[in-house]
Amino acid sequence: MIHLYSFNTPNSYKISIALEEMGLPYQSHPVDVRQGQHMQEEFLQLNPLGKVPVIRDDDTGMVLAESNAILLYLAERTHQLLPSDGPSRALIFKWLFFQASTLGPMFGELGHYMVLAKEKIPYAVERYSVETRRILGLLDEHLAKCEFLEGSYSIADIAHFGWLEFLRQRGIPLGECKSLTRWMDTIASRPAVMRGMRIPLPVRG
Ligand SMILES: N[C@@H](CCC(=O)N[C@@H](CS)C(=O)NCC(=O)O)C(=O)O
Repeated sequence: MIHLYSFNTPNSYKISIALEEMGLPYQSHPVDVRQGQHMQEEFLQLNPLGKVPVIRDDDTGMVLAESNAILLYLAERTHQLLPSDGPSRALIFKWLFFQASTLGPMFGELGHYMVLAKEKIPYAVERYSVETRRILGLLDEHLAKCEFLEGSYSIADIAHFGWLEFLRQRGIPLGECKSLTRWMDTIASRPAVMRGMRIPLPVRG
């Protein structure tokens, strides 16, 4: 049995979606980051950095944080959603690193300065808006040439989807990005994605 410690956040959704897609049995343990549960001793023993998601795998004893590392672990454990070798595997790794090092931080900072920051800092909003638009443009151009980020549907698509939904939910218009919107609608209509997006709470809280 896999235990998933997560909340309704973009990085957490990756794992609930992947578990649903792969048909792996799992138990969900909500960690309410709004209430500070991610900084409580019990959770810090799983991830000393205090960030969700984390998994604990009873079968292997593995405790793992970092959402894209978890995606790779699950894909390799099930031989699903990641080719075992070849150029496509390397390109999926490229998208996973791009998502973790560029897209996630830029979108996260934009969300922070637009919504959460106590003090409005126009320079920060402008900087992260420009970076976000660059990233959206890159994805839109790429997806105009292919159905999924690399080859067939993979953990690379899963890694990006929750973050793009996060932008949509914050009212950042993606309307001009027609290919990106087409890709998002395709992914959003998958039953496993719909189930995964309701974990751990049925609606975004
Ligand atoms: N690089 C980490 C980032 C994890 C992360 O930032 N998680 C957020 C939710 S999406 C979190 O736990 N935030 C609470 C905090 O930073 O205090 C990953 O990909 O798992």
